[in-house]
Amino acid sequence: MQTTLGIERRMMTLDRFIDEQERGFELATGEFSQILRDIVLAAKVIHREINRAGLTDILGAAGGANVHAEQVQKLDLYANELFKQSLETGGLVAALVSEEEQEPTVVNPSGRYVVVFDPLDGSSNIDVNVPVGSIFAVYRKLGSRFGPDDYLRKGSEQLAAGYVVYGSSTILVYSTGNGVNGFTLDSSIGEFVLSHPNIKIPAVSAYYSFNDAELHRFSSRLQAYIHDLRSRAATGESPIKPRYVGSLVSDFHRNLMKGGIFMYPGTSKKPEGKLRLLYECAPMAFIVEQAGGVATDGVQRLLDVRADHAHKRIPFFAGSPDEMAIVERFLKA
Ligand code: AHM
Ligand code: MG
Repeated sequence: MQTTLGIERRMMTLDRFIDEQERGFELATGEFSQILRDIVLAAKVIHREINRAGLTDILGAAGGANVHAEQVQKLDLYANELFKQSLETGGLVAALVSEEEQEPTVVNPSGRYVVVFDPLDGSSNIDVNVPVGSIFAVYRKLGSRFGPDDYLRKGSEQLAAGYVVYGSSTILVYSTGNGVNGFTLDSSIGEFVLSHPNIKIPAVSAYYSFNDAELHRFSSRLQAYIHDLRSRAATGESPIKPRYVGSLVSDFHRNLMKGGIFMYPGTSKKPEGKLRLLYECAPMAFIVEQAGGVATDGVQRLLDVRADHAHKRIPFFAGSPDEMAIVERFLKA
């Protein structure tokens, strides 16, 4: 709503939103909100660095030398450091699990939460300007001492999950299990502002997304589904088109907003697929379900799968309920 001066009457910053959500959640100690803020801070700095990585720093983004002939850290490793630094400075998490690190990092043994993240997903796309993203989730620590049981969890146990897409604008989408909201970064004021309240995935699918080069390695059932999908698209029976940029956060975000299905299935070469359960698929599955969609590993609900190690891979299917029901029928046929 606008005032006569044209000023937004209710400017809902992410900070304010987190405060309002905190009331009545997690005994309102403020710790959980602070962890979200620490993640948001890392995302803002990553946004700044990605935007700085213009033409002159493209080599830097790829881990080469910059114009000053200095060796530049790869942006994904830098993003990892930012996430770690921000959460370590906050000091409230027991431990962190990152795509970039083989072992979890213990931060504060008495911390009550565990954060899992992929600091910069799709980073091979940076030097061609395809949007990349960060993905994260928060779990409550189970016992008094941190151990593998604290992160080898089912996705359904996530307290919060979200992603940031560093695209034509930088958008943060997250859920604490009470719907999904999206916030756009206004860099002139350095704040994420609520821009997409209560996101629901459209029932009618606009897009389907998978790596076509892998099609011949898909199961015959999945190939039959793709054949069906293509004929429905060709005849106009389904208003669905292919779109795939190979950056999970971008492909997922587009399909979440417009309706559709994203697939990274197992193949004859990689039966577990490519994507990681803990910090890529489970957070996305949490969000798509909260937005009214469905996510599976092709056999069962993705959020019911427990990781058996931090970097476990899993086949991933996520999208609008109608299209997910069709693929499920083919996979079970
Ligand atoms: P990364 O974690 O090494 O960046 O790889 C993950 C990315 C996802 O963003 C994307 O969905 C997928 O790899 C694309 O893989 P492919 O090029 O095999 O289609
Ligand atoms: Mg990744």
